[in-house]
Amino acid sequence: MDTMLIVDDNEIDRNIIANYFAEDFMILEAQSGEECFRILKEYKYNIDIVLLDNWLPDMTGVDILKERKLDQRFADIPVIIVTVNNDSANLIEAFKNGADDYITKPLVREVIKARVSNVLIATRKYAEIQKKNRELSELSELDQMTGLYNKMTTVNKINNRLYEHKNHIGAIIVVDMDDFKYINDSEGHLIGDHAIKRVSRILKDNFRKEDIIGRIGGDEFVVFLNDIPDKEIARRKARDIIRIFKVKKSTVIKGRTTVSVGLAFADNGTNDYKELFDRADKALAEAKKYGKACYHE
Ligand code: GH3
Repeated sequence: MDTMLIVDDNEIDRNIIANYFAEDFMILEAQSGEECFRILKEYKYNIDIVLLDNWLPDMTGVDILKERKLDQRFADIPVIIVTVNNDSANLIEAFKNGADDYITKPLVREVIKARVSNVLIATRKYAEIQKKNRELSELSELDQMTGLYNKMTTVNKINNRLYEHKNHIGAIIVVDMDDFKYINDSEGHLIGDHAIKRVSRILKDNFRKEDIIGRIGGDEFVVFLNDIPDKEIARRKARDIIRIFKVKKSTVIKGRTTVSVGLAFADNGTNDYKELFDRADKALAEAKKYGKACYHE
């Protein structure tokens, strides 16, 4: 059941509104601004709509709306101002400060009911759109096939970390599948895709949540380790990853499923992804040259 908070110092008006909505809402009542905020806190802002009288003993409705703007938990709750007919100057102020609608005294049952229902529908539609937008923006940060960060997000996130942690040791690990083209050519693109997803899963399983893992190209991945106490940790991680692929053979892919790794450190004020990545990429080229399934730095 939805919850309605009626804020009005006039008991008769509160009772009238409460009666109109008693069947469909759990009704809470406040007689002052102070009591309104106390109830909001007490109910942890789990209130679906507030009907707010414009004139209260300690505050105006507009004062309360101004406070509401400063607190997202309250700002998410729709507010309908209850006002007297000749109060248009204050009404304009109320709308400027975020009121969702208004109703006038004397109160007319069907009008109030329709306005409360409309405001609730609009609020819920808006919340749904916001949720969809958030989901979309999260999706646009990800690589569709693996769910890892895509290249743009990876670069931005690493650049931010480099900027925020200038004086810490960070390491970039570039992981590239060995002879991947051969898997595609001999076993088909579906198996190729499967191999890419397998790499992403193994990387996710073997790095911490706070490490940045991204797919930056077809068969190329980047992991950024932030704020490591010493370089040996990154070297050990690189060796671990290579060993996992050497030891754990896939039951689906017949061809070679090892990876090569290039490693570079951000340890002297490096604050640019490109500079760091170029060093790791050169190291990767060395690892490929020296027989693959190994790492270089
Ligand atoms: P090396 O061991 O020297 O790294 O060689 P490689 O064959 O692994 O690397 P190369 O860069 O020559 O080939 C990468 C291939 O990855 C070429 C491209 O067709 C394929 N590829 C890129 N993206 C995808 C994808 O999303 N799915 C599949 N199945 N293949 C992809």
